Amino acid sequence: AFKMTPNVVFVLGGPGAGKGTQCQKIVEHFGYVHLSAGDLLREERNKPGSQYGELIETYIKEGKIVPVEITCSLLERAIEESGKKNFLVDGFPRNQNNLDGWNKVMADKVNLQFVLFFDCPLEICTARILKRGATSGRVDDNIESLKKRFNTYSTETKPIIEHYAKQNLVKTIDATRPAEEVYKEVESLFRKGAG
Ligand code: UP5
Ligand code: MG
Repeated sequence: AFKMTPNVVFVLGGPGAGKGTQCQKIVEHFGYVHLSAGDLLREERNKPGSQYGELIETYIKEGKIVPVEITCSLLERAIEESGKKNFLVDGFPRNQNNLDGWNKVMADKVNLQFVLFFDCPLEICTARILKRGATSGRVDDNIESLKKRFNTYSTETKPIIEHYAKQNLVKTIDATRPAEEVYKEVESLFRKGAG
């Protein structure tokens, strides 16, 4: 169990929308802990002898969403181990399975503040990811994987954003501008206490 009820902001948006970039800035200014579900999965994949290493690798390459039991337990452990209060959960929940799994084991134990949605069209995201792909070493930063990631985002993740929008929990940010400008809008949201 958690020592105190964690505050959680879900951070969603397509591949390359700038979730990680903006989360870093929020961490610097507002003292949140950044938990990227993708980073946690990559870390788990890289652990020698990890039970889930191969599965995670395959899912990431194919742009598919890893079963929620794995992702959710990584998130829960990271929250617990941090001992902190405020969390940016970046790149999760991405599909109905993620949402159901979270609602089953986590939703009652945390305070969901809002969903930060970085809205960015496919063409801009593609350019950003392919540029990053030159140096990132990520197995999914190539045009084949990227097409699959976008497809998963449109068919599976968009409905989750819609689900939260119906509950008036979504704060939408135009993520097409330079990172500093995007952050200005993000900052004012967090200054206001957003939730
Ligand atoms: N950049 C950022 N902002 C910019 C701006 N405003 N203007 C110009 N350039 C900008 O940014 C991407 C690149 O763009 C960087 O080079 C950056 O400098 C530049 P970043 O901040 O990294 O964007 P982000 O939205 O975080 O992109 P990312 O590639 O991380 O998004 P994904 O959602 O695709 O990746 P994630 O790591 O979350 O997931 C990867 C895979 O893991 C998924 O496809 C899935 O297979 C698996 N996964 C699960 O199965 N379950 C989960 O819960 C989470 C992930
Ligand atoms: Mg990211």
